[in-house]
Amino acid sequence: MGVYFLLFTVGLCWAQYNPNTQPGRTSIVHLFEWRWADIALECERYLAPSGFGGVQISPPNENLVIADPSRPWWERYQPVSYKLCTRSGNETEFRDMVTRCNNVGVYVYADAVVNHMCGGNGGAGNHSACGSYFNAEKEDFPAVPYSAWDFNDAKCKSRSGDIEDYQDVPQVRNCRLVNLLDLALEKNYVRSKIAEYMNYLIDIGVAGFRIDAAKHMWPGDVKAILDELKDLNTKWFSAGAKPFIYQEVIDLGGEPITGSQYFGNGRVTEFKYGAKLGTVIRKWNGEKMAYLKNWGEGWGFVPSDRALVFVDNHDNQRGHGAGGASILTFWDARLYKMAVGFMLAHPYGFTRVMSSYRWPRYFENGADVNDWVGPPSNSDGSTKSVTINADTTCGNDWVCEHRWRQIRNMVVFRNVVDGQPFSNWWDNGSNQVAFGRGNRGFIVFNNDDW
Ligand code: QV4
Ligand code: CA
Repeated sequence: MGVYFLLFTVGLCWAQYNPNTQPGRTSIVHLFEWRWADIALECERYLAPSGFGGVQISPPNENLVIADPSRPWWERYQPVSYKLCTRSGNETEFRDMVTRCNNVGVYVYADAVVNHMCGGNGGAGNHSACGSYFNAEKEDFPAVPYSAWDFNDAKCKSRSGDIEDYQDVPQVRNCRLVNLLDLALEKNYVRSKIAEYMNYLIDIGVAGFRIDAAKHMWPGDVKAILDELKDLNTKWFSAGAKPFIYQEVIDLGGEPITGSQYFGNGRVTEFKYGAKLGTVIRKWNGEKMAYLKNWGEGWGFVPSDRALVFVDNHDNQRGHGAGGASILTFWDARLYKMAVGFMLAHPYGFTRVMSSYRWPRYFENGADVNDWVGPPSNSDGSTKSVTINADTTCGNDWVCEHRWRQIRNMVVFRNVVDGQPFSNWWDNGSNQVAFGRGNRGFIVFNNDDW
């Protein structure tokens, strides 16, 4: 009995750190703002043949429709209900995408926006992705339903009701992140509505979740919700498989809230990774690739099996969230390919490749005044489809970094060397480095000017 119990316990506790990808598939791609119909096609025609393990999708639940500025990408981080309709598609298209991607072994990870509903200034009416009525002022969301009782206002002690001080832990959890109506996650009713939504996605076939704004939820409340989640759908996953969980916790140090406080729930996003790698590849502050010899925990990152890593994400590629000016993006193509290549070659963390759209960046006083611009869209506000050019690149202003030759090939490299140790490091004391992965792979970088 003892052994059985031990095995069961081990099985239960490590499962939520396990991405559930098929053997030999070691990365996921974030197809930011893509339509479900286009993701289904990409799974079949490109992601499966290229060995991608899965795709992170934009929040699939109904969001506030914002007219000013006109349809910003971030309207999808302002929920109105848990109905499955957004600019990416409706529930039928969502189900079709999950089924078709799962059928080719490319699994789906949903962005779960469950810390809050829309902004307090969201107004009242039916300006929502499915047309559901709501009243932000009254904290009334009948399509869930949520009422004022389900929000944190009484618990928040800040003057404005918004988070004002990130050194004040209760404030970070119980007050509004930029005025977004903060859900009372200690209430069983609220927990059950969120679990119901996530279980609905699990039944459809979703393999895991990005937990948005996890820093703003008490780890225990998140755990209580995760404990209500079902096992994955056995149509595609083995019995007892748990949803993969990675929590967005921005921890660059200096705050009382740290990523490690969330390890009990699943993995965490390691934002230090992209910020530091960008500095090294840009050779800022005297950084050089030779210093990457002890990359990973040696640089103060969370343990590798608790880390979800990336070079850039949808926030910091446009100056939102964290990482600052060092973050490399598709706008810095040559250095970006080197950074993504290094990430995919190195064994640390579970890797996520960003796939973006081009927007009309326009800097005034050092800030991009167009950082809000949403996905390529038609005159009626609908998102443009992803067209594929003869040279396999994407059209309609979709960047498709995941289709860039160097990035696609390094996704395959990571699959081939999976499980092999970091070995045979060499450097020239500057920016020429090389290392192996056991006896299966070897890579050389030259970021010196000679
Ligand atoms: C503004 C003011 C408020 C004011 C309010 C009302 O900032 O002080 O009270 O108006 O007048 C948008 C606007 C923002 C606006 C807010 C509410 O940009 O100016 O507040 O709406 O109306 C994305 C964007 C945000 C956007 C939000 C909601 O980044 O700009 O806010 O969506 O639409 C922290 C968190 C971290 C978070 C990161 C951005 O710890 O969790 O900030 N990252 C995640 C997502 C991110 C998303 C959210 C969280 C919120 O990755 O994309 O924010 O779901 O670091
Ligand atoms: Ca909160």
